[in-house]
Amino acid sequence: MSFCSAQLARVRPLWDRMLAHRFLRDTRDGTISDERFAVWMRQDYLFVEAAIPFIAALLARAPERHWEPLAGIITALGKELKLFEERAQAVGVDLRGAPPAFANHAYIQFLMATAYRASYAEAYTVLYAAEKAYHDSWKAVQAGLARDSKWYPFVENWAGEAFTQYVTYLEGELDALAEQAGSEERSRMGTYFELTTKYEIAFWEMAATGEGWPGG
Ligand code: MP5
Repeated sequence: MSFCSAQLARVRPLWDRMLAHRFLRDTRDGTISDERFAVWMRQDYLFVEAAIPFIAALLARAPERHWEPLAGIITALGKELKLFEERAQAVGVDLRGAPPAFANHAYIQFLMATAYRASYAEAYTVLYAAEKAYHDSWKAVQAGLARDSKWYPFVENWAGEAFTQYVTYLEGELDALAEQAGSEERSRMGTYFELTTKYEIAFWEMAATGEGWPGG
């Protein structure tokens, strides 16, 4: 079994919990309040902004065959920020209306720490797991959300054909990196896969509850 298939099978209970999260279910059913959705928009806008230096840090360590694809991701992230800005303007949301919540802040620090301190294959594992998580999460939303919903452009972004192809490409590259890795590094890659899945769940939970910082 390939590395990615094995990891997805291993973390299946967590992955299913993520896909069944009430934030995704309520978005799919069109019952989520605008206020709740705006929490996610503000926080994910900050996350996507932070993903750009994460990819840039990965690029600096990448094998040559990954230079162009990683540069392409940075361009795509710039377009994604514009999608958030366009949707926010359409519904009157101030994207700069909140600082990063605890879960978001922690996830962003995890991305950067991984990019600088983990091996390239470990950091690439985090990239794949985060992208695959969003792909599958928005596919779950796509299963029920009306096409004329004001939130449908987000479905198109992460559940559309281009993103599916991109995630498939990442999967092939991560499987190849795992083949070259020794057993200890492969095991650490598995740990990063699971941690990223947990951060994804924490992110939906933060969006659903609107929680900021503990004790605050
Ligand atoms: C992604 C995201 C997908 N936007 N937010 C979280 C919390 N996880 C994953 O990443 P990208 O770079 O927006 O496709």
